[in-house]
Amino acid sequence: MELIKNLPEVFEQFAEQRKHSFLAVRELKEKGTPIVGVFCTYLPQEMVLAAGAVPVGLCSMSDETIGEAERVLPRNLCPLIKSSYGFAATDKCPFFYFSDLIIGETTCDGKKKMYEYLGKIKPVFVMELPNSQSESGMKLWKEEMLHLKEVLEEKLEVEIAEEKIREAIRIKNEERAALKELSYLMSANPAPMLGQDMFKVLYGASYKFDKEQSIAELRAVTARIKQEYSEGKMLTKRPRILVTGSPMGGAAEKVIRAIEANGAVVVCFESCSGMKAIDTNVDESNPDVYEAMAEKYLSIGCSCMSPNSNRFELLGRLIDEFKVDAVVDMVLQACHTYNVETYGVKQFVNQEKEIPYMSLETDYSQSDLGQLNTRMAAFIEML
Ligand code: BJ8
Repeated sequence: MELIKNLPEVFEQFAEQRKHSFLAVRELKEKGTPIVGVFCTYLPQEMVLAAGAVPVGLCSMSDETIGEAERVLPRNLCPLIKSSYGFAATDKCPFFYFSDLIIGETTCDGKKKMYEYLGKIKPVFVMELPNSQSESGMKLWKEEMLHLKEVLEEKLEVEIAEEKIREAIRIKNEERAALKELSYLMSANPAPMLGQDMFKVLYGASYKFDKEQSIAELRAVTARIKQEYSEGKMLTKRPRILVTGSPMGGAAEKVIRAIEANGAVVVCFESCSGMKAIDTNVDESNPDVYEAMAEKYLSIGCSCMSPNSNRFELLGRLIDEFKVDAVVDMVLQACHTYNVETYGVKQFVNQEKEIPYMSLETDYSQSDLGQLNTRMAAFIEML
């Protein structure tokens, strides 16, 4: 990445990354590189990389194909599931179109049932994710690592050497470390930049297929922001918000914009689009690579786990480290697990961390923009 570029330009470049990678994925395909479509943070991307394939995120976050999806799926289903299915069924998602194999996990009920229909369009393998982080859950998840290896070897007609897995673990660990270093720049008070710009980089980076290059670019952006901060380029002091809940991205970014348009700044994302995915690494010193991957991935604090104490542990730590003034819990419509957890999160945030909390349910439409703004304005004014 050229360092002469201005930061706003760099942010825009990352924001456009998903679109650019439509072309990149076609080029990869033409060169014979297998493409594996993925949906969830629990998926050990290391295994896909070790198979010589490229993992691409298939979660769609726009309402463009929801109408189409509702011909098959119920209306009162999470928009992420409907949107992802809609793009796949209408052939409007190039990532889906080029995927040789799709991997899902038994996370929430809506997603795992949707995979049954996706399987009629493309080869789909659903990993059996336990719904608790118990000893038996860990045993099952480790077995699923080996199961995934077999499926990848069979479907992609490759052999996955352990050395390749170790190499992929090293690269993914480095990528997570680079993303984490960048994210932690927002722990400075005043914040160096708006959360919506930070989000563009975090989200865009997940669509960079050349991981070594992406790591170098992330480090260059981090160095540039640090340098500008030391020269006094930063925001004025604003209320600092942590956003938690369902995955952010696409149409749901309206929540970040509403928070920041009303004078606050989003300093941290405790979700799969942020810290949930990058907080911990795979233990490279563990001689058993499958166990090491199972441990890292099973520890993710998603609301499909019961109980979900890891979410509260991470949330509490991030509230302190990012000097957070209030928490906004964004729940996608009909996401029952995150919705049920809002009560526990509210109690934790209000009583243990003693800061304000607000939850909101939204979808990928623009119809609630006015209401969203009014609620945010009132909430932020109170801080
Ligand atoms: S690890 S958050 S990526 S499951 S929002 S589809 S949960 S009804 S996306 Fe997720 Fe993996 Fe968990 Fe992360 Fe269902 Fe809720 Fe919709 Fe969701």
